[in-house]
Amino acid sequence: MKPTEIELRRVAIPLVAPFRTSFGTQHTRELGLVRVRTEQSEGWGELVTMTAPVYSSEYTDGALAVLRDHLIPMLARAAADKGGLDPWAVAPALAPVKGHRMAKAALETAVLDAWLRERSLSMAQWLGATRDKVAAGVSVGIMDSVPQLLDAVGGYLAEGYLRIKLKIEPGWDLEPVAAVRERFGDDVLLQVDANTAYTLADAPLLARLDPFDLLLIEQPLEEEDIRGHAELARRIKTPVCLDESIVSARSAADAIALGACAVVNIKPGRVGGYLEARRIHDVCAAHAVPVWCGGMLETGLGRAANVALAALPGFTLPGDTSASDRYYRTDITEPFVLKDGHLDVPHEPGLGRTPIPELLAAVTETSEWITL
Ligand code: NPG
Repeated sequence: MKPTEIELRRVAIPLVAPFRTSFGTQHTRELGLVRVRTEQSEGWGELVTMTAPVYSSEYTDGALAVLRDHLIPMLARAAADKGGLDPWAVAPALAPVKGHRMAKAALETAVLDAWLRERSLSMAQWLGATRDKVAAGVSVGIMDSVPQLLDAVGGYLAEGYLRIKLKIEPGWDLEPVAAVRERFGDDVLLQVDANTAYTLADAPLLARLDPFDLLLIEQPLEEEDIRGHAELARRIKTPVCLDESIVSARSAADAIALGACAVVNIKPGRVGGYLEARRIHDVCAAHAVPVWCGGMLETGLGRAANVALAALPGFTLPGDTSASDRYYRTDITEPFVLKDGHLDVPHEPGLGRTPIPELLAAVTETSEWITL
């Protein structure tokens, strides 16, 4: 496949409600889109960075600059040297650049989408998906009060979401969890996500979550603190799940071997793309470690690819694969809709979704084309 032109686009989409996590509050989703044109087709990839480097070291304007100044020129050279490209060639071509996994993932996904479209293959078929719908969970941000949280959770359960994830931070942990259990009962699949907000000194506090029978606690400690997570896992009963710490199949294998996690959240952007995401799935499956698909407030493009990934057999827990209307009044693609707590896996070629031109134009801030 020969890429001829690549577009970098920055979009800003208002959220239906502010989303607060331990690292800040978002009102608008500002992300990037990469479009790769080839002689025969076109493909899209979503750049899932945040506006500021507070979830990971990447951020949208920085990632767009890395794409423009480093990754796209490298990919262009690799394509010229080899007389073409396939999806497996992207990561090796970009390997001289350290880190910047979300930027690499966006570029690789755009190449993959175009490559799949040229072959009339869907992402789900190509990945080896074994389901045609996936269970949907929802991530519930930190709220100003417990009654407000209970209203939000009640609303999501009424819509049919099959699993609730509560964002927590010091001062917003035991009380909201206890209140949700008390109001909605023990049968609700419930988990919490700290986004690195605690330290090992908080182990006694986190152990007080044990009686609430949570599915897991996600990323309680700092990203690099693998040893701390292993120690915490020995001190609490709630299974420890890692998100930020897992940046590759190798880091997943290490974390599992060290006893730092019993569950893994796979986010393709965080790990450099869907090829690496599938490798993590395979490593975890080999260790009987359940995985689930995380979310980065994706538009329909990224959501489509995530839903295909979440249809692999090792994804045995519901993911943050919510319907489009959880975040956006108007998505830039045909929206994903909740049906009996599930989302349908797209079967059309490539990602199975493309931006609707008028909707995309309405949220676009900048666009530039780079000729290869
Ligand atoms: O459903 O897309 C979603 C969001 C799920 O809570 C969610 N994502 O830490 O996992 C997270 C959090 C997040 C969102 C992290 C955006 C980084 C960026």
